[in-house]
Amino acid sequence: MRTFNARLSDASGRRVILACDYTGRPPAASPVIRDVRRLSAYICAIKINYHLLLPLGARQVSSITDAAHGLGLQTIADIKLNDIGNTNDIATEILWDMGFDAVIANPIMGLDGLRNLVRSAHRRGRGVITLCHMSAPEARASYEMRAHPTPRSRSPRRMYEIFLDWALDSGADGVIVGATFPGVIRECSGRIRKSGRRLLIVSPGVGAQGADAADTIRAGSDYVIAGRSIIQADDVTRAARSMHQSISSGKT
Ligand code: OMP
Repeated sequence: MRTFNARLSDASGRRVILACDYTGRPPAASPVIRDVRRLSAYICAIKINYHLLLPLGARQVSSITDAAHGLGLQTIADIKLNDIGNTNDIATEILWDMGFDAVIANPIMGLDGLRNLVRSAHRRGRGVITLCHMSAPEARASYEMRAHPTPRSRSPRRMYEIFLDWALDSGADGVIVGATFPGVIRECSGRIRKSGRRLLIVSPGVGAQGADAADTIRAGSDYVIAGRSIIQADDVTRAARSMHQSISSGKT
């Protein structure tokens, strides 16, 4: 099986990942599939988190991932996984059986746990995207906190720098860096380039959280994640098309 990154890059030129954060009751698979069909020309992947995972159940979620694959889209499970190895293994096996291509994980589990997670995902042709710096304003307090990466390290480093190193070390496929922190995107992008490794920068925080999609790609992100600004728009197709076009033309 080709890697998650290779499959994602098949969506040549499309850089928008749709966050399927539907609200309202009762959520169901069919309206999601309808939107995914409408938007497939402007997005490269869909991301599903607790908004749908909790109420829908495995069968309906699988019908969404099936439909996405039929349209050539990748599917990402956003559970910010962070647990002991046994739980991580079981949770990811269930996600892979539901048809997901990648999972978002929290690196605070530690480098060894992350390495095991990435290794087992890659064995199944799946990907792992790890948090590096989140998009909410309050993320600064934790992701920019200084800490010693090992007991023997001489000088403390910021958490997001440590998390970027761990993503590179573990062979993760991508990192989440909030679009609301363009300076951090630039810094991470420079450090990834210098490392010579392939690691995608995936950025939520465009639209509803205030950042601009084209600016985010210009700062160095490979993909943006957008939810409310598309799925809550009066015209979802127009909203997705306009975000896609602003990125393609490099205009804001
Ligand atoms: P909107 O703000 O509606 O575009 O949605 C953003 C999506 O990205 C949501 O599904 C969030 O859960 C997710 N997200 C963030 O907003 N910030 C982060 O730092 C990380 C994520 C994520 O991991 O996807």
